[in-house]
Amino acid sequence: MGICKIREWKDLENHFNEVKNQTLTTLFLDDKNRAKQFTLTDCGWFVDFSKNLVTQKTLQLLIKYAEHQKLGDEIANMFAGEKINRTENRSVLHVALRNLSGNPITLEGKNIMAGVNSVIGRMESLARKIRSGKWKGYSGKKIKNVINIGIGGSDLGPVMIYEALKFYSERSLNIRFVSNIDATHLTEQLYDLNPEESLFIVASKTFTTQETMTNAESAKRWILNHFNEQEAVRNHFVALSTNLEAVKAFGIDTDNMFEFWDWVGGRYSLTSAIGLSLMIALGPDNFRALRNGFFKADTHFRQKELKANIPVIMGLIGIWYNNFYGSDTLAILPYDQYLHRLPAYLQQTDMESNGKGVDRQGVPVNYQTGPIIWGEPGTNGQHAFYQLIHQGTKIIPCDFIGFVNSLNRLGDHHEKLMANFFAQQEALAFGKNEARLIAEQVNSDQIPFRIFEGNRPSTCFLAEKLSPETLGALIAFYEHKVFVQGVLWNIYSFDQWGVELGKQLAGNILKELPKNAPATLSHDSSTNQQIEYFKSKRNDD
Ligand code: G6Q
Repeated sequence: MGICKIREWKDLENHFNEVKNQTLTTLFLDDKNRAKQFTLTDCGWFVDFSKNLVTQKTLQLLIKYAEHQKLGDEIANMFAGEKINRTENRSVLHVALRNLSGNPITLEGKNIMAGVNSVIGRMESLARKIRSGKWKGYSGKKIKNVINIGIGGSDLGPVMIYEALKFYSERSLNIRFVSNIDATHLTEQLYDLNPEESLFIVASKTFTTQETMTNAESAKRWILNHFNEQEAVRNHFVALSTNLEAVKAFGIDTDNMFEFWDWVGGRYSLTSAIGLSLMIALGPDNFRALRNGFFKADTHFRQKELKANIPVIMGLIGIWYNNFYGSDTLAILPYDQYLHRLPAYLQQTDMESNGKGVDRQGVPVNYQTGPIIWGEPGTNGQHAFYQLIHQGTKIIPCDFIGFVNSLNRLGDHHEKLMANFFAQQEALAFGKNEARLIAEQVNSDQIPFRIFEGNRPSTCFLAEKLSPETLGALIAFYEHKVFVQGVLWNIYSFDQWGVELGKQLAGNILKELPKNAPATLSHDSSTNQQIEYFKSKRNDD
């Protein structure tokens, strides 16, 4: 039975028809305690949901639906290591990577915490060696450059966190990331580096990903062209992977391999060995604080009742807009320059997880699933796309993320930044009506263009400062929100079959691209003509 036939879902539809014309202005006028009633605080975050188009009854009905979908049991099943990633027959235990409770987590009769802690210990020891200059390159020089080669889940998390926590990083180290198979990425990242001072981290769960292995092979050639000795690979490469044999075949000493496990999904892996570049950049203590932030939010998610559970409320409100108001997107608007890669990171977390069109029974869904995630740091976005959010024809729920204190105190920059943070949410919610424009003596012919209808929803996330701990908690909130929504849409959130077809076709096309390869012309006429054009215009070098 599709979710739309469930009684609790129908109750939500009826409720929506009753309240769809409600305005935030009246909701606030009718309830003086609204702000307090719709705010939750925990894990260093103050989360104000009050500027959303929901009433207590809306939340009650959403929670009833969540109970019908057995959300509580699903959460418990994930933490218990059930194979909830059914289409890949795997457990989903990224929560074990940051389990700082000291309690075991058992999978198939084995406590997996021993492995997790042992890898973390080895990562700490490598990070210390590099930070102290004990780890030497092949010619005996200290390592100054650390280049992570990975893509998707083996790149986006480390890049985002490195940028976000740069303030806490060891500035004498140059940390770089290469993901794109486009040679420009590797070339530009290596442009000003000395091979003798460079260490590559090849980050790939499978160690077969085309982009990563192509970049890693080119990086190896760069090192070997310089040293001309195979032995040099040992000093300049380490691997993060589950694939021991492939790491060996690449020539990396398996002592320098940091393992993780098939119960860690790529996009949920940043606190596993995949975080090695972060451990090096930030140091073991900050990395632990980051994991502790995740751990606190995991504990919150696992223990709080649904109505007081931040990721659950985020998920429920998202469903309300996505499936009842018909919103297609969610804007992530961090008011902190350090978080400039957060929207890109959350794009993968959310869109790869919940971009699914078939339910858990394998039946195409007849309702909307995962939203489009996008965004840019404030205030840049205000001078670009906020126009559409304020006065366009679409409802775009927005997550505003800000901090009470800046890490870089400079004059009144932070007050100005945060004045914008508060003002934008206020303007979106309450707008500006005709009466106010008249009072401001705006010319009558201009009035229609200057009306802000308001009623544009937003959620405010505020923490005292950006720290490894607050950031870890925030990321875990979003991870769990995605899980909640997957349960409520009855879809599987932890596979990603949608990335396979393109890979398969690219493999076939690659064989056709050399100039002298026979034209197969086996595709549609558009693809055929693009390939022919490409081949006809290639330089012969
Ligand atoms: C994430 C996905 C995907 C994956 C990359 C890299 O959940 O599985 O983004 O992380 O395709 O895969 P490897 O780490 O195996 O190279």
